[in-house]
Order: sequence, then structure tokens, then C-alpha cells
Amino acid sequence: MSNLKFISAVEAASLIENGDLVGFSGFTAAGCPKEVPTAIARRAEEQHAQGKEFRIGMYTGASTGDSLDGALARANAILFRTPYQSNPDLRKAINAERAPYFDKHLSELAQELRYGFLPKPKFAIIEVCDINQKGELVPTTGVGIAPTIAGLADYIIVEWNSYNPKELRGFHDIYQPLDPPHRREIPIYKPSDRIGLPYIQVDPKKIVGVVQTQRPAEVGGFSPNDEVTERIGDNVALFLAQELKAGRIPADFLPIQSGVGNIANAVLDSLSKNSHIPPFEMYTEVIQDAVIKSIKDGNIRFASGCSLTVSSPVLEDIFANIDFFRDKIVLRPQELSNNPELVRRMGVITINTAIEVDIFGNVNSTHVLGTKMMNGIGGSGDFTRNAYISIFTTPSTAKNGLISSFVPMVSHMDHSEHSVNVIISEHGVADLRGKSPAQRARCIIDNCVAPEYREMLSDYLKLTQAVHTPQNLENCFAMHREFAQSGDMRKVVWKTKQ
Ligand code: 0RQ
Repeated sequence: MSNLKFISAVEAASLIENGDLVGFSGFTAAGCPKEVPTAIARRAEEQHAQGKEFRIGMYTGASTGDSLDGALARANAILFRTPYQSNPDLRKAINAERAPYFDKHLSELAQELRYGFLPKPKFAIIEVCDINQKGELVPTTGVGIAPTIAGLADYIIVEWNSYNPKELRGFHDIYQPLDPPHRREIPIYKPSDRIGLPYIQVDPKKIVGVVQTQRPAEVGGFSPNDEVTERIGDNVALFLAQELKAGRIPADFLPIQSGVGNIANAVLDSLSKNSHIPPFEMYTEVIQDAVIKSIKDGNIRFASGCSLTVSSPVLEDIFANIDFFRDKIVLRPQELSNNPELVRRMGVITINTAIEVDIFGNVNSTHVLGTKMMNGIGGSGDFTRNAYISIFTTPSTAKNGLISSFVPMVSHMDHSEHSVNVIISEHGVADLRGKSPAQRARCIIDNCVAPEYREMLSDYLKLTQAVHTPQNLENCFAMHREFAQSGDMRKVVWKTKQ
């Protein structure tokens, strides 16, 4: 190990100058560096106190931990940031235009960096559980865009976090497709196929320092399932069991992708508990607590993902039983975990959460009231557009019923009616396949909308003419306007022509 230069986080941060572009490993809080970003944030604050500019451009895998996104946002140290994020302080900075943010499909970021569509990072900061002099970096619990930024960056700073056991070596499958016109098929035919190396190979001469730490992962816990999330989960399981019975899903079932958060966790619990659904595999981006429980129970046979986004007790359980999980989990770069070619080929059933859905089946995953960024599109577009069956879940209302998640026209569109097959709320299932816009509207209102909004949305349809998509341009955003004015969509009064 003698050739490796061990430095402190402060020394590492001092290498980074105002305006530098920095790529970070990890995906969600899993696998992200912690000590160096915190030290960069402190350096920014010191520079600002001396009246100097200090901001960096940030490429990450997806959301990160608070010591990365949170610390740099609070320090006003962000020149730009992409892609997905979910940190409250960063969200505030983005929505106040203090942190310019552009959203991207997660599968595309690595290749767009290689294509030169985005300027390449000068530094890559990579969290590892093991490293050697040959430049073999073994990532920890999340991969993200680490292989690409390590390849493109001029300098690599390694954060060697020994909270993560070295025995994680073997969990990763590191592979980058060639770029056009040389790209071939990616040879993954089932979730458990491995095609790459168990480490990221870098040029050891680019490693300018290794910072050692033992800082625990920063993934938050999940809220226990409540009545609404449980009912959504049960409705998803019921729907998929029916599809299986009808022979529209093969008897061995198909791989499942499931988004991030409490609803996704509840859905996986319900799928595992449903006796009509056989043990299945996951081809997903985020492996959450419920997946680990289901692997242990034998209800999930294998999980391919980009990160182990699990709460601390679950992570410690994995570390304690690492050999049990070794042949049941693989962690890949997001370019593979979210790859449209693979999602389409393997027939992945995708389940993601919407913020807002319109009665015609268009989905808003990202913007509150059409203007404020919530988190970002994440992998939802990578999966939805290429799914075997694409499902969106949402509670029928938000903010204790003041907002209906179902509106005449979404205030921002991420997934169009062409990509969205099925909508599921706690009230039921709207299967939109093979239906015209008017038929979809009836189906969503009858099956998914909260009882207190059903009549209102039925009345909306009465304001429309017999046309292909029965919208009323005078009223299509009236529910949003009403919420902005009175704080309660239930008070909307439709404008009718006198
Ligand atoms: O606000 O926190 O102030 O209470 O939105 O809503 O119900 O807690 O749901 O945490 O599961 O997040 C779509 C954001 C859902 C997430 C989204 C308000 C609501 C609450 C959050 P509060 P919940 P969740 C895998 C795939 C896009 C990316 C994706 C997401 C807050 O799932 O980011 O799918 N998805 N990636 O009150 C105004 C509405 C609202 C609303 C909810 N209609 N209007 N506010 N809220 N509906 C992940 C990755 O790619 C890494």
C-alpha cells in the first residue's frame, strides 16, 4: 500500500478550486463520499468569508447523503448540479435559483459525459471499501456513475471508508458499454448475469490522495407502512396476480423494478406476501429494506441494482451475513441498472410513484404545482418507457386531502399517456391499456380518484366537447389555481360559459 498517498479530508479539499467540476460516486446516500464533500463545503465557507467566489459543478449518480448535497447547498457552493436529488436544503437552494439544476434520465448521464455533451469532471471523488496499488477500486454500497467519472477525471480522490467491509468485493459488476458506432448489445439476459469486473480499474497515477474514514452510511429509515401505503401495495399485488392468472405475465413471473420511498417499500412487502405471486427477481436501481427481507424469506430470488439503499440495522445485517447475500445481489453502474435496452429485453415490470396524474394518464413525477422541483425524474423514465407493464402508484390526495393527485391536466409532464399503462391508488386500479383518452378519464375517475373529488372531475368532463381528448382549456388548471389561492382544491368552481 506504500505507493498510496494518505491525506486528510482538509488536504483533499484544498486541491479543489473555485469553478472546478467534480464527480461523486454513489447512488442515493449509498456509496457517496462524506468526509471530502464536508471539507469542500467548509472550504467554500472560508473562501466566502474572505469575499472570494467558491462554487463547484457537481455530477452525482442520483441523490446523495446530507454530508454531500446538504453540506454543499448550505455552503452556497454549487455552480450547477445534476441529476436527481432529494435533500431538503438542496431542494430549497434549487427552488430559490441559488443552485442551478438540470434534471436528466439517470441511465443517460454517464454516456453524455463520455460523449462530451457535458464538460468532463476535473476530479472524481470515489468511496471505496478496498483499494490496491494496481488502481483497483472496490466501491461500497452504491455505484452510480463512478466508473465513468473515474475514467474521465484528471484526478481521483479516494475516500476509503472501512465502515464497509472489504468482503463487499464481489458484489459489484463494473462494465461500461462502448460508445457509438462501436457499441454492441449489453450481454445481460437475466438479472443475475455478470458481465464485468468486481472493481473499478483506474490509472493509479491519477489518484492524488486517499482519505481514510469509518463514517457510517447516511441512508434514513423508512416510515412503517400506513393504511394508505398498505392498500396501494395490496392493489399492486392483486393486479399483478390477476395478470399472471390471465397468462399476460409468464408463469415464472418477470423481473420487478420498484422506485424509492415508503410506497415502494410497501408495494414490495405486499408482492412478497401475496401467495399467488411466485418468488421473483428484481432488476431495479435501488435495493431497499423490503427487498432484503424478501430475499431472506425466499420471496425474492435475486436483486440487481445500483445501490443498497437500506436503513442502518438492515445494512449491518447484510454485513453480518455477507456470504448469504453474495450470490443474491449484484450492484452495477446506473448505466446498466437503468439501461433501456435491458429493461425492454428482460420484460421488466416497473412500479414508480407519481406526484400528480391527469385523468388522461399523463404523469408528473417531479414538479409541485408545475414550478417547484421536488426531486427529479430519477430512473422513472428509463424504466417506464421501456417496461413490460408500467405502473404508477400515488395516494389519491396529498396534504390531508387539500390536493387531489388526480387533476384535469398535469402541471408538468414527465411520462406521457403513451408510456403509462396502469395507475394505482389506495382506492383501486385503472388499467389504461387499449383505452381512448375519454375512456381513460372515466376509468381513472371511477377507480383511483378520492371520493371527495370524483364528482368534481366528472363535472369537469361535462364541460368538454366530444373530441379526441376532452380537455377544457378554460378550466384545466383551475384546481391548481384554486390551491394556490385558497389552499384547498376542493373549493374549485368550474367556469362555465354564460
Ligand atoms: O410533501 O414532504 O412536504 O409532506 O410531495 O410525497 O407522498 O411522501 O411520497 O416520498 O414517495 O415521493 C414522486 C416525489 C414521491 C418520489 C415522489 C408532496 C407530499 C410530500 C412527497 P411533504 P410522498 P414519496 C426511483 C425512481 C420521481 C423519481 C422516481 C420521486 C411530498 O417518488 O421523486 O420515480 N419520484 N425515481 O405532500 C403537491 C401534489 C403532491 C404533493 C405529493 N400532487 N401536489 N405536493 N406531494 N403529491 C428513485 C431514483 O430514481 C433514485
